[in-house]
Amino acid sequence: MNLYSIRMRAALGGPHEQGGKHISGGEQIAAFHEIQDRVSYLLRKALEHDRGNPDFLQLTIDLIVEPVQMLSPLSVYTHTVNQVEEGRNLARGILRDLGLKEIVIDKGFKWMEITNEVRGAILVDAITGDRIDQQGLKGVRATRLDWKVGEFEKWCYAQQLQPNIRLKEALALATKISHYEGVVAELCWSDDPNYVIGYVSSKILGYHRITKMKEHGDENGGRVIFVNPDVRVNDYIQFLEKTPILLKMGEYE
Ligand code: WAQ
Ligand code: MG
Ligand code: MG
Ligand code: MG
Repeated sequence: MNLYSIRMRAALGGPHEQGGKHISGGEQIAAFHEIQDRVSYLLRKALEHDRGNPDFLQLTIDLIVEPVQMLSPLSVYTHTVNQVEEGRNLARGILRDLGLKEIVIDKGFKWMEITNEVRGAILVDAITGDRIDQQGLKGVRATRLDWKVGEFEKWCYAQQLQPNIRLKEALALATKISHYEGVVAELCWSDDPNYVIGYVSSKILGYHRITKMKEHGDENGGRVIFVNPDVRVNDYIQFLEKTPILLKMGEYE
């Protein structure tokens, strides 16, 4: 069956590359007959976004010719916290458990402060904390990832979790991002002012959902990916942008 990659990005004040503010993005994989519905979903996502009404929107649809890799989602653990500080300290503890030094973690949080300007993720050296992608305000956008049809709902049922579209998208993203040799951890929270849940994820420790990573109303959010210095950055970016990934419950490589 032919599969298509569907990508959407929307901005306000012109296209991103001309300084527009990022409003919304999305990436899906669908069969031909599903394209219309998926595009409708992505349009609604962009046109009803709490960050504002976009005046630029781009949709890209292309046939996937590379073989699709099936992955099982990372294991999910939820930590309930009431204060941002508590949430961020918890995130720091997990990053420490993964072997990152305090200074690198500090720098990672500093990068999170500027990621609102960045439409993708920021890649950071896990030893120095320095930024290592050369993608500027574009950052690194992971695309060509999704759940196989019906699998997310099945997975939620098994996990006794309420299906939540943000979890669906973020878990697919985090699973792909972590699935590369030398990637140590990802730190994320949303840029949507009304969504304060974030996470730290890694292949080893799984997806640690933290219920409060920022204050309500805060539009600053992003993704920082810590990678070992021996990773070839361009190969990893190529993987994030090009290798098609579908999530399926209980499917191991
Ligand atoms: N590739 C790389 N970076 C991305 C991508 C992508 N495909 N999509 C978003 N980002 C970056 C970008 O800088 C955004 O500004 C930032 O992440 C936040 O994106 O309940 O909703 O889509 O467990 O707003 C996490 C918790 C929610 C979900 C994260 O992020 C849960 C979220 P958003
Ligand atoms: Mg998103
Ligand atoms: Mg951002
Ligand atoms: Mg967002």
